[in-house]
Amino acid sequence: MTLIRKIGSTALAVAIAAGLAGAAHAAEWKGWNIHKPGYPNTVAMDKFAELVAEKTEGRHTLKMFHSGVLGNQPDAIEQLRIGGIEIGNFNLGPIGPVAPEANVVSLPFVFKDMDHMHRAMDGAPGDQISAGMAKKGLIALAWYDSGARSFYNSKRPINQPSDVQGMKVRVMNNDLYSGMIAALGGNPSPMAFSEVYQSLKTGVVDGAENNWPSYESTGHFEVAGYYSLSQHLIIPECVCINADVYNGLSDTDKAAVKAAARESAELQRKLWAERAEASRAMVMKAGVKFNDVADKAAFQNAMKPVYEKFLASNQELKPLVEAIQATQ
Ligand code: GTR
Repeated sequence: MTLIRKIGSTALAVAIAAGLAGAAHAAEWKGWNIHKPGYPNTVAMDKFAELVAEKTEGRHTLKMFHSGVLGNQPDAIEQLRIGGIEIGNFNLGPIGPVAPEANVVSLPFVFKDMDHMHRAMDGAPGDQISAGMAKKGLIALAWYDSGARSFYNSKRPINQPSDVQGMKVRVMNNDLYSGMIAALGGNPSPMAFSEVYQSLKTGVVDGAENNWPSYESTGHFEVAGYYSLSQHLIIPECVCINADVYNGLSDTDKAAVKAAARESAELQRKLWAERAEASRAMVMKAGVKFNDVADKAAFQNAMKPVYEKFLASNQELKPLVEAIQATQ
């Protein structure tokens, strides 16, 4: 190769690279995340952004917006569906009202434990849930962990359903959760995650429910010091991408983006397990009054009307619920 041709091809390569970088920059995706810096999901979504650029060789880039600065979760889900944002780490709880298949994971006690949830989501039930979400414009690239949610409040330990009687309890926006609190005799109060701290502090609500890392990272433990290990919900989370954006990718980039999400999920699950333990230890040290719920069956039995109501209006989802329950 002569020097001139070499220079020529180098210049061409530089021009192509600059052009690609320009195109990629123009198409930079926006990513929504509700959690603070250092939270397992935040770290994993930053890793996902890094891997997207790396694995697509810069053809696609992602800018993450953490701490819910792009809005509350139900709004962000709508934004993602219409393409206002391209990527989101969503809890399946607020996706349920949009995609009925995804709502089955919000039936209290539908999963026995984290392992059962993983097996179901990695198997046929997870595929059916993904397909239901895809029909609504949400492509799930990978599943993140979100532990088990338990009740906490500022009044008293919860040992049996009657302890919830008359309590005002914050829930995520989903009728299933409102039904769950009502079935225990409490008053459900759906509200955005960002409003819960102040509402607990001022007594607008008496309690809420969440996993150890969210209870700790939000400071809710400072204003609702009784944590009762009911573990009534085990809700997976997705790394979701807008369906039009995903369908417009080349096969190579589809595979690259999926691989990036799955790799970030491995990291998230590892960090999750560590943080769950660290958060539990931290709040206990801070003086949280903890109790195990010995009689979970009483809570499970109280959920019968919640299942009945859900299945009455979603009869076609009965086999999916049964498939989850039967997953070994
Ligand atoms: C957290 C979850 C968030 C959000 C929050 C809530 O555990 O990771 O996506 O759903 O709970 O209670 O609103």
